[in-house]
Amino acid sequence: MDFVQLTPEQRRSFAEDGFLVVPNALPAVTVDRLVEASDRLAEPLLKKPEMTGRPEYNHLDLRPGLLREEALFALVANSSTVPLVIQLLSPNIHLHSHTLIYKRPESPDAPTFRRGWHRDIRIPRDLGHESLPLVGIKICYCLTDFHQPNSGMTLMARGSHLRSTPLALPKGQVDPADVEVCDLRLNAGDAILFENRIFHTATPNRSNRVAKVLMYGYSYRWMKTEVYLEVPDKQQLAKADSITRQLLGEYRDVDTQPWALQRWAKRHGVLPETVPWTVEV
Ligand SMILES: O=C(O)CCC(=O)C(=O)O
Repeated sequence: MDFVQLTPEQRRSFAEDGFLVVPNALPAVTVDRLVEASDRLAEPLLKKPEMTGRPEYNHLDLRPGLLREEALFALVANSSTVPLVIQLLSPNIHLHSHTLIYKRPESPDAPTFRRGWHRDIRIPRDLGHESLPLVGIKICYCLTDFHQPNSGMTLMARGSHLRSTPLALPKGQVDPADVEVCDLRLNAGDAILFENRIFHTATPNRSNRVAKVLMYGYSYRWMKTEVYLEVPDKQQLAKADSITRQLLGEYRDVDTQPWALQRWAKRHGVLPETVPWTVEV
């Protein structure tokens, strides 16, 4: 995996907003390859007859089996984005989740489907909303353009990662009024990094084309991965480089050092200082 330096400006805006746009994260040829593979995975949805007014028929949220597609496997250690995640978290990370999301066009009159503001990984269910830690970052890769409002891009509530209370929805409304709701305009090939604490939600696609994204979530290695990631394919793993193998859970024991990414981080001057257990006073 090549090195990309996280700039001070990117670090600041991620810390303030809870998300970061990486324009042109993927070249067009990679997007084409990913779309081809993703369309194969999404074939059952794409082949279904049109069902207006039934948004659940027009939406795919596919998780198991994605990495069997080589193009999607190669994205696990993608050079334009994963180095940024490592610099924002640490080298002690692995792939925690992945999702292929397709949304077919929906009529404006259809009932809202899967609209639900939330924070990821359900941590607030146990820890509450106060003093939540940053433990994971998702990379959302756009496989299609999102040039119009309401094109199905996930909405982000800017700065809400620092909120210590639930999101307040005015009575009868589906969106909050006291935070900036960002419906980002993006090109195919752009990526958004967003962290586990930011409030975000799915939205219907009111454009006239299918909205396609891939989301890869990374977290510290001491966070249990989603169940469909637990047994990576042995043949694919054997062919992969050491960083990809770490990201796919090669070091099962959390006490084992994350050697592959530690070495990589050291080589590029971004290895964080070791936090000591004790200090002499
Ligand atoms: O479907 C979407 O746009 C949102 C996905 C989402 O909320 C998530 O990955 O946590």
